[in-house]
Amino acid sequence: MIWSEYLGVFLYCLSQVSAEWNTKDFMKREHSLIKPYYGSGIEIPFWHFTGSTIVTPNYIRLTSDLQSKVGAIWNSVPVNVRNWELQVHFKVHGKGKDLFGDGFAIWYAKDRMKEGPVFGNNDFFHGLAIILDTYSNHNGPHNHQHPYISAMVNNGTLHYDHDRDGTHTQLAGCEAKFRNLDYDTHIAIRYEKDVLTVSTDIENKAAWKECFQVKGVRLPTGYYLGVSATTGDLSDNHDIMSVRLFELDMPDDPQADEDRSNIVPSATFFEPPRDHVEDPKPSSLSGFKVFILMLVGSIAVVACVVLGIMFYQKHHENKRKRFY
Ligand SMILES: *[C@@H]1O[C@H](CO)[C@@H](O)[C@H](O)[C@H]1NC(C)=O
Ligand SMILES: [Ca+2]
Repeated sequence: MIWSEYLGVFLYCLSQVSAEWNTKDFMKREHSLIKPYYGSGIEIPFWHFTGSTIVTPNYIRLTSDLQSKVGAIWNSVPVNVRNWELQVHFKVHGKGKDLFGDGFAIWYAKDRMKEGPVFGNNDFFHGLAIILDTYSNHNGPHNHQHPYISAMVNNGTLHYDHDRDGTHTQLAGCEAKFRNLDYDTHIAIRYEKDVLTVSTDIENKAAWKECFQVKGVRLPTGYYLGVSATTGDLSDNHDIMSVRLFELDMPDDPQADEDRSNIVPSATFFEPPRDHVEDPKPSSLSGFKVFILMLVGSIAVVACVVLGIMFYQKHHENKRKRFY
């Protein structure tokens, strides 16, 4: 292929990946982590690593598939971009077939490098957490399956409750089977005019699929990007291949000039606290499952009618034999 064909294919792929891709959006190198990770020296430009994190030529491993590990990577430059999209290429994998954990979290937070109980970061944080929880801590019935992706916005007062998998402080969430896949898995976190949209590319389709969208999310500028992971009794490899932050070009943003550096993180919409036992789950039956159920149901009805008729006729024949 000649060069222009490569470019054509590349542009086509790009248009497939994001229909809304704006050519003016551009990657901020100081907030991105891409291969090769090392620059000229031993330091990785713009990023710091804590805990069990190891760097290999092809991935950054926050935790290996061993118990009680905590690892994180933190960007050292505060993000002063107002509208952005963060894309993380990750891989969660391990030996466990049914038991694995705990998961990882992507942060846009005031404090950095503070090890703690929320997937390796501190509790009562300020900012945004996108949590990719692989292990369900609930006992008893659940209202969703794991792995589960959720968003939490905190002004420093909220506690992340592992016993409820954070469901009573989450803004929204979706199930996402991203573990132990042999193709690439990506997540995109888009923060645009106070609307937070989380999408995944975990089905090997090279396309974003919306996980959830929440409006009315107010985040200050000047916070830090980070990714952290933990293992406990259960474990997994939590690998990060790349982190890319794109500045979104928003010529029509009415609040572009607003000083956002000192606002308190907030979200107008919180999902109400949920009772996990009684929570109805209208979406648990997909259209296909409903169709199958109705099909089985109607076959059963037809079978009953046919059997009933056969029984009735047989009964009558017997009667006839008996009486005539
Ligand atoms: C922090 O968030 C909590 C829960 O949403 C809210 O009740 C409280 O008023 C907030 N505090 C500040 C200082 O914004
Ligand atoms: Ca959990």
